[in-house]
Amino acid sequence: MWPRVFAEAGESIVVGEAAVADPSAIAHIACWNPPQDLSIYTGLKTLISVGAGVDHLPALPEDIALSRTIAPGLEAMVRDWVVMATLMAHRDMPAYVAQARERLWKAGKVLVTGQRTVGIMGMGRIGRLAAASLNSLGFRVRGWSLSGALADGVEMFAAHELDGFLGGTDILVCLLPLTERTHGILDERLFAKLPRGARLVHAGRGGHLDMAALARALDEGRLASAILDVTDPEPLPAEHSLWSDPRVIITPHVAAQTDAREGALHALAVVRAVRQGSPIPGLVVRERGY
Ligand code: NDP
Ligand code: OXD
Repeated sequence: MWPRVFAEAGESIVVGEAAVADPSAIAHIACWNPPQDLSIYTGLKTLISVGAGVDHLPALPEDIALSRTIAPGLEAMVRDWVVMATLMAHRDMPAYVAQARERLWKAGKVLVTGQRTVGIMGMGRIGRLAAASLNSLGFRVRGWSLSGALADGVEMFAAHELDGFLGGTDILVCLLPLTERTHGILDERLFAKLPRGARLVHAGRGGHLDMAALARALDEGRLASAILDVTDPEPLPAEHSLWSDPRVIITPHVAAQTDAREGALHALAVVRAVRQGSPIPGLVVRERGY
């Protein structure tokens, strides 16, 4: 797909490191797993992450731009996963799945969506999309972001208002980028600030989550359940206790997968923007880390 998109646009592309004859001739690299040694690409102008996150990419010299893929399909996929997981958390699905395995017929209390508040950490492109869908399902939605910038139908909290945000959150959704400031943010201290019996839905990055603190919060009843698309490490080792915890559902980092055509079109837009000196789509602000 990538060669076809680039050929149709009249742009040249080399696929795979093995096919690179002259590394100094490469101006842009699009990758998920970065090449081992970027220093051989002496003419490099941009490194493009073929995903929404850039936390896995190596540190780069200041003159090399970093772009993350902006793709409506990818964002919609994560939105769908978050809506699914939030509904599952809301309707006690981890407990019912575990009960069903035991052939146990035992009904709990059912609440309407309007009786629960979903708190979204990270109100960027994906957080806002998820907030709109959760709102339309009747949930009360609040959001937490660095700036606290307003979002339609969402009660917004800025970075310094974290405690107030957590105190009224029944279902906590993490859609943050992994940066120096957000690393390990889902920890014991944070869980202690949620109402007792809150639920966690995590599609950010494994590095946000202290897995041992999560296990303790579940054991203490501080959290009722957790639905995780990302873990630390990935893959989660087969012997890890959270795999068999009846309060936990884990999916293997599949909230989204970048569609090849969308990824190639983003990379093409970056190449052209760099050439024209226009704003680079998905440009990462180095000081912020996202
Ligand atoms: P954006 O860059 O559009 O949004 C990031 C949001 O996080 C913004 O609202 C930003 O605040 C907020 N934020 C960043 N740092 C902080 C901080 N220190 N304190 C409070 N808020 C902060 O990202 P996307 O919505 O496109 O993607 C978010 C993340 O989702 C990705 O980085 C990735 O980790 C994850 N993801 C996971 C996938 C999966 O398959 N599981 C797939 C795709 C993405 P502000 O608005 O003020 O800038
Ligand atoms: C992404 C991801 O960042 O798949 O796009 O996690």
